[in-house]
Amino acid sequence: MTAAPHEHRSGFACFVGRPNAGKSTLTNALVGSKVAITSDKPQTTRHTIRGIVHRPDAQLILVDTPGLHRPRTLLGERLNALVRETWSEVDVVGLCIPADQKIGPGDKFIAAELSKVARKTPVIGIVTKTDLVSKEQVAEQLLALQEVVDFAELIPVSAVDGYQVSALTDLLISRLPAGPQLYPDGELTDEPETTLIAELIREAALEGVRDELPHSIAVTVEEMRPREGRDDMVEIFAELYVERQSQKAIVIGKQAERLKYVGMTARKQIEALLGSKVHLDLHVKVAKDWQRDPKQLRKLGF
Ligand SMILES: Nc1nc2c(ncn2[C@@H]2O[C@H](COP(=O)(O)OP(=O)(O)OP(=O)(O)O)[C@@H](O)[C@H]2O)c(=O)[nH]1
Ligand SMILES: [Mg+2]
Repeated sequence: MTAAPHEHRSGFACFVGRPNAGKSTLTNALVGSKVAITSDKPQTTRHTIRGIVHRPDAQLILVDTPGLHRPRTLLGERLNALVRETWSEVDVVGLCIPADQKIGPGDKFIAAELSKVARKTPVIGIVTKTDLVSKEQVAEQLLALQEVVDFAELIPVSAVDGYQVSALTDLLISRLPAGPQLYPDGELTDEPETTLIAELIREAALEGVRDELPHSIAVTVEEMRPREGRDDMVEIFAELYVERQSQKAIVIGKQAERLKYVGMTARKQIEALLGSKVHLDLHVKVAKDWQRDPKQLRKLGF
């Protein structure tokens, strides 16, 4: 049941799609702040992240999910299960398909799964990254998408130039039930601060690494405390895990150049997040084949 025109609405929407479709970038664009990290590597998002959109007439909670893919590791299986669980809990689903890529078996697989699980939930087809292609190509992609499933609506957007971002917000809100505000004013995410920090470090570490290394990186924040004798500085102790000794060497780089760069990039972002100076103590450790090891996965929070 959707709300009457003047009632306050609140509820949940989730973005699904294959890895790299632009779900997290779109979540950030709708929230108007960076709540989810993004990268050009597939499978960047590893847990569901809630971003909150506040409006006088509505509160929209966006649930950004990991990209759905054919799993090759235990981590992959866990991520897919998480996405499926989310579908059944939201009021509206947005299936994200990039404008610059052909609709492939991966997209059709997701659409088919979605129509099984979310039978009663409206699904909106979202063509993302429209800034990368011509108007004609956007139109073609919309037509192609229409063939895939029976969408409640279709909409093209660009998170980069802002095209139709607020139209998408309106569309999602129009599918929410009447309800009160669920989160306090100004709260943009329910992620704990330490999770956001670990994610910012992982985002910095993903930059410039290749092949299977992005998947092997995990970050934990072990401790966070005010620096002794300085009330303007926070000390953060974090660990960056890789799966093999050879990967450790790559992440650290010659004379620790890469690690220094990662630390500096992450520190600037964390300082912006916390609004204070940060001393970041970052160590690289090997957790052998953690993506396939239930015990290590648990330790890393999966
Ligand atoms: N040009 C352009 N690039 C975009 C847009 N949205 C996302 N991207 C880029 O596409 C890549 C993937 O974006 P993400 O938002 O991380 O994709 P995702 O769907 O969350 O990916 P996973 O978390 O791996 O499932 C990044 O390099 C983004 O900068 C867009 O609207 N325009
Ligand atoms: Mg993502």
